[in-house]
Amino acid sequence: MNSVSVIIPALNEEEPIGGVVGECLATKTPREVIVVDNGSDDRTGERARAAGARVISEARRGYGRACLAGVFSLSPECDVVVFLDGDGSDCPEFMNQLVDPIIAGTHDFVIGSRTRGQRERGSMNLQQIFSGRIAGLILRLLYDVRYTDMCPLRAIRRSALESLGMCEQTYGWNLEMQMKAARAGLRVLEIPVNHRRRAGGESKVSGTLRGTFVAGARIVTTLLRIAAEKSPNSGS
Ligand SMILES: Nc1nc2c(ncn2[C@@H]2O[C@H](COP(=O)(O)OP(=O)(O)OP(=O)(O)O)[C@@H](O)[C@H]2O)c(=O)[nH]1
Ligand SMILES: [Mg+2]
Repeated sequence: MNSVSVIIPALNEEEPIGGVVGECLATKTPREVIVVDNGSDDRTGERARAAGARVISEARRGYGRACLAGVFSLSPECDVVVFLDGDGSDCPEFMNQLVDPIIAGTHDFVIGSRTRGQRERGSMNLQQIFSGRIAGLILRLLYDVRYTDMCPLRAIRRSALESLGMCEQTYGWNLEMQMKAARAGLRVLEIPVNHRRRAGGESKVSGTLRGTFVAGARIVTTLLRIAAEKSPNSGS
């Protein structure tokens, strides 16, 4: 019997977070939903707990830092980990499609693609679509893998995740996982997923110029850093 855990990084998401947790639990797939409250100054933690999540706090900001804190707090039984954002933009009803190939043993890492799925108007801007495609192209050249997005909605076998040595503390986290998964030769699958506008609250990244630049810079730095690293398995 496989045990699925969901990790949701959340910073000041008191409006959408209860709905996100509820939608995850409604799929009846996860055994636990962990919300990592990343230093919120609103009632994100309280709302998440009321909706049925286990809430842990990571006071220091950073998307990757929040995801890592979630990984460290996984229950011992967990063997498949699902990640998604806390703003209601990812669609948890795709969770089974992400998790099933891992449980079936055919894949280790299954990632959603918003650019191949149906997007609510305004849910992704041009920079996000373009950067996902460009990253996909570069990773295809580097590792011969096919990605068309850096979608936060994804599932990974826990043992595989723990072998990757994830360390990115910023918005580079999602790309780091994709690169390291491809480099390590994990069996990767990308499936189309739908995407919505955030379900309330404020955008911290794509909706602001500063957020877009900061996240963009982190993503480029991550790409360069990991591309320049020697693969731990290369033997050279
Ligand atoms: N900016 C930021 N977001 C964090 C942090 N920790 C967790 N998050 C969460 O990261 C997710 C992505 O942030 P969003 O503000 O939705 O960024 P976005 O998806 O580019 O912007 P929207 O278009 O508004 O959805 C949300 O669930 C945030 O709550 C952090 O330290 N900083
Ligand atoms: Mg968002």
